Amino acid sequence: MPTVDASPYPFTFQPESTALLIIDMQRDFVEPGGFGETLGNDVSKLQKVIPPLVRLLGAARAAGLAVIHTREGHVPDLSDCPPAKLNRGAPSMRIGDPGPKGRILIRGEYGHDIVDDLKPLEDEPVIDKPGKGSFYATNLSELLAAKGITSLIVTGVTTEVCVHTTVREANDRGFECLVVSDCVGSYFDEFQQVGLAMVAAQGGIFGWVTPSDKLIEVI
Ligand code: C5J
Repeated sequence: MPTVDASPYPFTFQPESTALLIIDMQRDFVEPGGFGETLGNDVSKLQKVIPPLVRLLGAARAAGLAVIHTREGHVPDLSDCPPAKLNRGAPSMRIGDPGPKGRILIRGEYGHDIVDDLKPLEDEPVIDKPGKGSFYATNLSELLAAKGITSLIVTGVTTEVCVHTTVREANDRGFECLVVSDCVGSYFDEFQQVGLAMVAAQGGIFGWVTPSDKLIEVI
């Protein structure tokens, strides 16, 4: 079984029961003119994630690992968007407003889709989720069970929001989670650092952390 040097201790996984989970690498978060920018964020910080994630995705595909993508977003009539989310804060544009990449965070719009460099292959499931976590109001749990997946290699954006929410719930559901440090990203440098530290703290309270080069060596 492959073993990767990781924090807080080496992570061992069985390729047949491991999936690469790529969370919300959507134009709306990563490119100018989308949801992330409407909240006042510097989206260039998330673009750093793309090159190492492209390399990891290539290695995972070559090794035959299951690959699953997620997208955060809402149906066009916003019936799956709670008022608490829709009305929060004072963004320059709200979810559903017309933006340069289409309606902000709405399924089917250009901005809602995954960036070209990480485009899913035909046979790679794409989970559409209305929340920050990947399990809430989705069929991810059933999909993982059907594929016999027990370990998740977790990547995507943002570290402290959708990645953390997903990893915490995955951990509670019994999955072993390895978070790839340079393949997750935050708009905030301090959240990136602390978010990763929180995963591996206390003997791996939520899982393990390793950089992509170490993982690619063993895939
Ligand atoms: C956020 C996400 N940050 N994908 N979504 O709103 O992390």
